[in-house]
Amino acid sequence: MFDSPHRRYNPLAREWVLVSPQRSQRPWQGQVEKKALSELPPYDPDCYLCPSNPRAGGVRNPAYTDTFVFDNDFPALLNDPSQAGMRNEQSELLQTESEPGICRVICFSPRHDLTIPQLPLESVEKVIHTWVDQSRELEALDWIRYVQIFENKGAIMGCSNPHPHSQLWATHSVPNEPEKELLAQHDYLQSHARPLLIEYLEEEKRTGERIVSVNEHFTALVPFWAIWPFEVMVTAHRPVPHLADLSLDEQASLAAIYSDVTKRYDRLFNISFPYSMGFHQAPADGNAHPEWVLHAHFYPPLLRSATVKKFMVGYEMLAMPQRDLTAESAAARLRELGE
Ligand code: H2U
Ligand code: ZN
Repeated sequence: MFDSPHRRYNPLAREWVLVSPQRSQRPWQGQVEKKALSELPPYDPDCYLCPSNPRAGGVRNPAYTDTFVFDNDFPALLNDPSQAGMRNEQSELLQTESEPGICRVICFSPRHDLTIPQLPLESVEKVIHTWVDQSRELEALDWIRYVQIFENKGAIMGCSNPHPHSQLWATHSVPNEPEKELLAQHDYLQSHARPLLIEYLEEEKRTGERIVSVNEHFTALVPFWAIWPFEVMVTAHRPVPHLADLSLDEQASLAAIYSDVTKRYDRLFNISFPYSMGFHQAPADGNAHPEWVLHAHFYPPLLRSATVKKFMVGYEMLAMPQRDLTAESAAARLRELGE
């Protein structure tokens, strides 16, 4: 069945993806991305994010030694709680709602040249601890309902500065993607009495064909419904709704699998592998969220080499996502790239 064109269902987003495995061998004469040369110095005097340097807005960074968090100098959201939920319905068709929020940048370490897969595990653990602390702090604000943490890695993903960092946007409303997952997980728990992702993990364990790596508290796999060629989802083994609910042991496991997945990525095409990744945690709305299983999505743009990118254009923009390489073959390749 998996050899001919078929659709696969994504129960988390409640969307379909078109898979065309017979097409993986098609010739490519289109755009080829330049290979990113990654010979960076440990400290760059012109970098906005390096310790002790002035940022674009003029503020000087401290001489930080671990992770470093600051309010984004060019935030997409304004920290003005008084605006929370202000609606303006000109008509049923023309609606607006104020969106106050908080945008922060989180530098992974003082080192300008070390990405997650290159950092020692203890530094990756500090990154996880920082994300946990930030989530806890912002989720405690009564007007913040969702904390989105994400990392854009590589210029191809629009990352504006090579100094390894992530971002956080905390908003009054729940954004589209987590909202879809909220409804899907909620309905699944209602009808099955067990969380969707816990049952999904059990099914994946039965064949193992899409699993990339597993440790005590997390599993990394290429989801059955993956859209991006080497897409990976990292899922907690228990229904833990928020990053801030992770035990220290679980945080260590999460750091280990984040390091493991990104190392495999770098080995895949022998480059510093670009991606956008981020966590989907439950809304911070005061409810318990027994349906929610904390997970991260990795969306890498590369298709079959360091220089050939998957384009989401044409049919994908106008109809639905489509992929050639099957999730099973992508998982097999990533699995082989283990320690
Ligand atoms: P990327 O993760 O896409 O590279 O974005 C980096 C963010 O860092 C971006 O949102 C912020 C930009 O506004 N930034 C500052 O806040 N201060 C600076 O001096 C440089 C970049
Ligand atoms: Zn730097």
